[in-house]
Amino acid sequence: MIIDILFKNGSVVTDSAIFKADVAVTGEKISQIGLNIKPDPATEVVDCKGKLILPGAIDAHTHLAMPFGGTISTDDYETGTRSAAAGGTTTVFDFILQDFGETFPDAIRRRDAIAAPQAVVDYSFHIAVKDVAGGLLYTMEDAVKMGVPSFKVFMVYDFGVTDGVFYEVLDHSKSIGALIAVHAENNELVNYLSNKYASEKKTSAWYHYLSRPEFVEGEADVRAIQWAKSTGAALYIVHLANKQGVDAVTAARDEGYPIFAETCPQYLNFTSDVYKRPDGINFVCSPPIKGKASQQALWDGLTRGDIQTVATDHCPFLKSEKKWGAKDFRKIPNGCAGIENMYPYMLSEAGKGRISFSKAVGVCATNVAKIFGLAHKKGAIAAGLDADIVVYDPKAKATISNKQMHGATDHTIWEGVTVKGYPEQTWSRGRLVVKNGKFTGAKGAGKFVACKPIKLTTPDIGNL
Ligand code: DUC
Ligand code: ZN
Ligand code: ZN
Repeated sequence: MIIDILFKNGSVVTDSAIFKADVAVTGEKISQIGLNIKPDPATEVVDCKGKLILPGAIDAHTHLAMPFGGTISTDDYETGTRSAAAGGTTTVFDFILQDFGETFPDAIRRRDAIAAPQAVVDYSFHIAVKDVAGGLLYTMEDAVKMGVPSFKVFMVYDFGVTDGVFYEVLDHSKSIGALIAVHAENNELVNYLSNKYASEKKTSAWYHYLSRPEFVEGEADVRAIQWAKSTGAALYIVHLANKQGVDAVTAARDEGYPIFAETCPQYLNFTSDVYKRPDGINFVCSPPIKGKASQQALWDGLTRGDIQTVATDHCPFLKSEKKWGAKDFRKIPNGCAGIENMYPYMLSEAGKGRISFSKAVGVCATNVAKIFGLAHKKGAIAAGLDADIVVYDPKAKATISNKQMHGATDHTIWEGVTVKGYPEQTWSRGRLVVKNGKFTGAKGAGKFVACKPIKLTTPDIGNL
């Protein structure tokens, strides 16, 4: 087999090991991994001496060009995936918000028509469920057949579903190869507390946190897990941010229930103190960033394996839009940018010794692929998989600054944060898309990737 590209002299990182090996790429796929692989005369050799060879990250949670909070999130599929690539992320799972009355296949077609001409790296979708009435529930299986087997229900926001619909969707998911994800917060309490603070003229960003305190999320996590248990369905909790929720996930998994959880870098790096900062409005996202005890519980959950993935919940808004809520936290569009920072941050924490490099690769890539039915294509450095490869310099130092980032946003909550190590090159299906911070990819080169049906059961807890 002709070798087109050969990554030589580096150390390959998988979710369980690090070893010296060369990685050969033929066309869009990894064709061989081994020691002293000989290049062909026309092979492009990439010297990786002193570097780590990693699978591109898979961001399981983005909101690109999403209508939300009275505007549209700032990054579209071009700028969002370009920013992703610059941070070593080679696949994104974006959320489609179903329209009322819309079938799930129509929702996929509607969004793919926007994403396909724009994306610079590969993408897939989850669908946020708004409406299952009048037979729409049964169009979920058509979406599964189209390669979109993951659905999210919101317990909050005006488009959140009722408890009954959540239960129904969970129950239905078991027989069609679908996985249900949940944004868990108690809507009634959020509404009550935010209006109470507003009526008391307590309107700064700090009251965003106080109107969604730890138990508002924890209680909803417990309830969501209870329903998953009683239906016998698997459940994936997105952006888990609180200790009570981590404890509930851990207990359910210990009992053998297939409950899975994701957290986000913003919850791992910051605490609720950010809401007291002068730029606190920029950190407003939901669930909000929690206190120190929750942050520690998240790290412990990741280390134990009770939290399996890290994703960004990338949902950027301009500074001017965030300022809509400078005098009333209820008017701040919820969400922060993070798509370019996730892999560098998690790998930096590995470089500093908090977790292993294998753990960083597992939670940012391999586990995401395994959970969402993508492991036949992505998520690891392995022969036969797509050549989504990051050449990572563990000795580099970088201070994050929006000026050097590649998205469309005009600020970042990560401004001034220093990271140890940085992705030097990002390759997407054998094409170099970023080198030393310079984007070399092409708009529209990213492709939709179809996921396989998902059937996570008790034994999967052992692997994930
Ligand atoms: N939370 C956010 O902060 N933004 C987008 C949607 C969400 O649930
Ligand atoms: Zn959410
Ligand atoms: Zn989200």
